[in-house]
Amino acid sequence: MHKLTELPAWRDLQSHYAEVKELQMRDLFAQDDRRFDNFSATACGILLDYSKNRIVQRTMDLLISLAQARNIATEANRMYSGEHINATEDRSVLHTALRMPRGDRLEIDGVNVVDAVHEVAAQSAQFTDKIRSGEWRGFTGKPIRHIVNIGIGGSDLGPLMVCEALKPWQQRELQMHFVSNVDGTHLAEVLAAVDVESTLFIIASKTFTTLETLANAHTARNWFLDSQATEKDIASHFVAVSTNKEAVSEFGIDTRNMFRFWDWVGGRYSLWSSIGLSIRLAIGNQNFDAMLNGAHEMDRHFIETDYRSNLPVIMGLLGVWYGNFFNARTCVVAPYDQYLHRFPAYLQQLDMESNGKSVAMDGSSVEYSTGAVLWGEPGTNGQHAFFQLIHQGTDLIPADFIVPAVSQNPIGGHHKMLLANCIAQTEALMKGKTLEEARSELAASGQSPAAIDAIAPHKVFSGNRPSNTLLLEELTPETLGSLIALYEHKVFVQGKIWGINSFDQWGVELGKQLASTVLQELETGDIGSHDNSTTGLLRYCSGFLD
Ligand code: G6Q
Repeated sequence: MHKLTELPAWRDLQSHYAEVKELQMRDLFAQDDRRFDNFSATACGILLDYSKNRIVQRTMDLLISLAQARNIATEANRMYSGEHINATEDRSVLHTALRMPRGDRLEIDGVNVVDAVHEVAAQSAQFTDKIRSGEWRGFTGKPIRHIVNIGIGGSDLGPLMVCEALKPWQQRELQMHFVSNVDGTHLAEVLAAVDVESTLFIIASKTFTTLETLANAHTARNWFLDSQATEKDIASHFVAVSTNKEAVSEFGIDTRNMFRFWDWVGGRYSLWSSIGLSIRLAIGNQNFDAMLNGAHEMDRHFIETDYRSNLPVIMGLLGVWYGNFFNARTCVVAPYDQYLHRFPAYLQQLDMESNGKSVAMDGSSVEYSTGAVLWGEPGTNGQHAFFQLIHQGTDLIPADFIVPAVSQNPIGGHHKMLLANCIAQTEALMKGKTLEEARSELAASGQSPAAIDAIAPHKVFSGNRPSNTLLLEELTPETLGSLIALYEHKVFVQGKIWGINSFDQWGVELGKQLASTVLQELETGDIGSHDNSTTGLLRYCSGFLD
């Protein structure tokens, strides 16, 4: 693979950046009344307006040349067809196979994985129906009313985010709970809110070795057995989602109550697999299938659509434009939909765990920035908090605004207010406010010339701050599926441009190893050799432990 910075497309982008970096978006809009039409695209019920970006047509042409030079379409085909593109773990990356319709074929080592996917999906669907209909009973004969998903990282963030996002589709008698943190407080608070006779625990762990999940699972089992329940009752209150049958069985869960998946499903890409069992239970099989369909539609859009109208390609390239040319080190995601309040947290893992890498596929160190810091909170709340820095701070922070045109809760004028705020923010970020405008406003409000001189500079907004707007027709299982898949593929595009492996996570593995040594030292009080900060902290803590 050619070095990124030596590609002609990259060099052209560097000289183009020097030419356009001072252009003002407000001027570009004034010069072109078709800018919105020229820089927007629609797919899967999602309109992407990217006209409020610091681009001209040539910028997009050059970015597209870069995508062509990096063979994004060919690379996506390699992923879809099951090649081992996760080279450092020697694995396929096949979350797209999880949303392929029954009847499709994808053969890996002589096995049609689509059949395998649908076989497990059918097992999960059957189980879901039994729980939701009340046919499945707890040890005292009561139906299940509380679902507690115990998992962390990819085995938590996706299911939690989707359950929150699709609340209007939830069967409300079933209450969903998620426990991820090894801090006993997390589990204690959930256990205090559930009732042992009507609670189902899902132990969700791909490896079934993760310290936090196993600690929480063991404590939940002890809590369960401290009631009237006995060992044989575990079968009706504990199920597992994992790739590790032996460990599940060792924990004491009947493997008939285990929902499997495969090593080619990365943790942060796993909500579509049986890791999404909690989602199925919350919203039902039909809605879960609609979400899969939405994602599959986006998979097809990504692979079949010309780069110029391809949502993940456009978004990925714009991220590269800001990260590598404008040196923007963070980006913000603001969903204007309360149901999407966990979406930024979910995206943080998806994006930062995938593209937080500094070594290229060939093992060399990269000489350019890769994944940016992603952060965000729902609008309009963010406006009353951190938006100040996006408007007037010293850093350029590209923003994604996500908003549905139709609300699930059309109460009074709320939704129009929400939409108005979202759209107005993108306009203000783009236009800004000049000193002249600030001065005239102050003059119009009757301020003295001295006050105008003193205050006007503080009321100046430089503007020219970029944003994408993702306007969903409505937030439904289907459009949510498309939206998530859109971001998955955006991350893929960027990973391919930067030439890194978006599908391993050695940093996460390191955390898993480090804690075990230190834990042993805290447990035994026998503190080994560390730097003096670590030793100091361990000694200090030991003083409080028995
Ligand atoms: C995701 C990561 C990581 C993982 C958790 C939980 O891509 O690998 O976040 O999901 O560490 O792992 P288990 O599911 O194996 O418990």
